Amino acid sequence: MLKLLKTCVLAAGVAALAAPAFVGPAAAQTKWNLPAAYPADNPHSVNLVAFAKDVATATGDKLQITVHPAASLFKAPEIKRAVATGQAQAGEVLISLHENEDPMFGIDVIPFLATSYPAAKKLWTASKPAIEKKLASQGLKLLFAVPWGPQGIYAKKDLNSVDDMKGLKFRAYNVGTSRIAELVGAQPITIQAAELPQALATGVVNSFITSGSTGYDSKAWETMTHFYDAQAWIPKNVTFVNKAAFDALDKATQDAILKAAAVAEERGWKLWEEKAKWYVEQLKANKMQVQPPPPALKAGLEKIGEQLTADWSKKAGADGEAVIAAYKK
Ligand code: PCA
Repeated sequence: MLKLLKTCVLAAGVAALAAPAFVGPAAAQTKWNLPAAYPADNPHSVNLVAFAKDVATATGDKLQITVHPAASLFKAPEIKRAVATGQAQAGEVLISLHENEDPMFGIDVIPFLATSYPAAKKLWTASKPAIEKKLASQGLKLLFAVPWGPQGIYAKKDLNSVDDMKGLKFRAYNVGTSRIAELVGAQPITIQAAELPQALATGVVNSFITSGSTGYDSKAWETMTHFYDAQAWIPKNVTFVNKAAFDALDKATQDAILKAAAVAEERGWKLWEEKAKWYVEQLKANKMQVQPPPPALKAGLEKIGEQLTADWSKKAGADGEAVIAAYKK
């Protein structure tokens, strides 16, 4: 009898232990996937992993987020849709990839509008409500935004003016960079960062515009000789979650995510402010010619910037004007 009782108690104990895995959403462990598009050791991915860790710690491992860097789960342009449709619960994208959906997603790639980190931060603060609202209308909840390094031009010859860019096979990563190629008479070829090393190695492209970091990540010095540090704009990555997946969580878990997101945003900006220059120095250390654009090239780029600003203003209308005014205040 005693033995039977013991067995029953033991069985009940085992059932109680096992219970959280099988009953009630409140006690269940939730696993999320977070696709991202840039290399695992890029500050963006490092920051996402730290964010996931903070969430796991704050929730006692109740919510486990797995970061999938380097476009290993979805290609960069597919991540946003994957999260909106619930194929993944969270994701990180270069927000200007989606400028076609809303001009506000491209506000951070208007050339020469916000070229320092404080200015980029101010632009983010001014544009965030509109971006948040648009994402919400697409079933996405905005978590945080983190900048890249300032954008400059890679080439394998001297570029003294934009005329020297004519005929180049110019790698583009979004609408704005394609348009720049068109305006200088180069041939735009859209290639995401994950495929850039291959495109360089095979000679599919012979110039491009991006940060010191993506040049570093793609070992630009193996094929390129020049980096013109134009500091033309500071693009941003944005991290969001599927709204329905977020709403299904208990309040404590939601709060843990929002708190970790605020920390991640601050850490991300700090990481980039510290590391952007380091990346450009690595290009130099690998024997690339790193220099500011010569006057004629600079003037040409500024003229293109004016054109792109006018194009953007036309598309963004009064809403865009209001955000720019708030930024300039
Ligand atoms: N790197 C990404 C986007 C902007 C950047 O600096 C890329 O080149 O695709």
